This record gives sequence, C-alpha cells and structure tokens, in this order.
Amino acid sequence: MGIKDGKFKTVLTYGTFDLLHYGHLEILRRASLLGDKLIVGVSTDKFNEIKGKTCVLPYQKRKELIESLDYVDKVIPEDNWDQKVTDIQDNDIDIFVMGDDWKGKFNELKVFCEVIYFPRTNGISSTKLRSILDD
Ligand code: C2G
Repeated sequence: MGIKDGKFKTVLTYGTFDLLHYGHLEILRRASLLGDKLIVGVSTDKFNEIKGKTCVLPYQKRKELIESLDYVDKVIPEDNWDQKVTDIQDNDIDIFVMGDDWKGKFNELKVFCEVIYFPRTNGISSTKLRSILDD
C-alpha cells in the first residue's frame, strides 16, 4: 500500500471476528485498499459479554488470527462502545469502516473522519459456523 493522493491514509474498523471467515476477510481487504495502514479493533471477551455475543475463540486467538493477515497493520483491543473517538484521534484515523449491518450507527464519527459502510458478504456468519460446530 503506497502513499495515495499525496497523503498517508489510516483506516480503522472493529469487530469480534469469531471463527474468522471470508466475510471478515472481504471487509478487511476492502478496508485495507482504502488507505495505507489498517488498524482493527478486536472486541475483548469482556466486551463481547456486554455486546451479548458468545464466542468460540477467546480474544487472544481472535487477535492472533487478525494480526496474521497481510491486510492488517495493527490490532487494538475493543473493550467498550465509547472508545472510537479516542482511537480515531490517537491513531490519526482518516477513514472508519464497518459492514452495512451497522449502516448509520456511527455517523456521529463523521465529525472526525470519513465513515464508510461496506455491504456485508452474504451466506456466511460466525453464528452459522457456530451452529455447524454445535451439530
Ligand atoms: N461482516 C461482513 N460480512 C459478514 C459478516 C461480518 O461484512 N458475512 C462484517 C461486519 O459487518 C463487521 C465485521 O465484519 O463490520 C466484523 O463482524 P463481527 O465480528 O460480527 O463484528 P460485530 O459484532 O458487528 O462488532 O463496535 C463495533 C463492533 O465491535 C462490531
């Protein structure tokens, strides 16, 4: 990822990324193509409890998998709903990306950076994969 239109751009996204699958890869790949550096906030186990999400993989494993991706330059822990503005400021974020199941939910961040919602990848979800594992 080289310097684009004269400015080094940093992209930020968040997620649980349980049972990493191609829907996750697709949004991370597309997010990485928007800039020169991609930072991913991975939800901690404690935050997933707050989100009401059960996970198969613990945070450390989910973090390792995301860190192993070429598209990803840095992983930070996501442990609350309110850290996004600080993360954007501390990491000098230019673009915030989420899947469109979150469309509109983070528009207040437009004050700080560009906000882009990508279409979700159909046919795959951690919930679906978990149900197969439970069979
Ligand atoms: N995603 C996708 N296609 C899928 C599944 C997920 O594009 N088939 C996207 C989601 O829209 C999200 C990202 O992948 O942008 C991570 O999805 P989850 O792990 O389900 O994350 P979520 O629980 O939505 O957490 O503060 C934001 C939250 O942490 C987002």
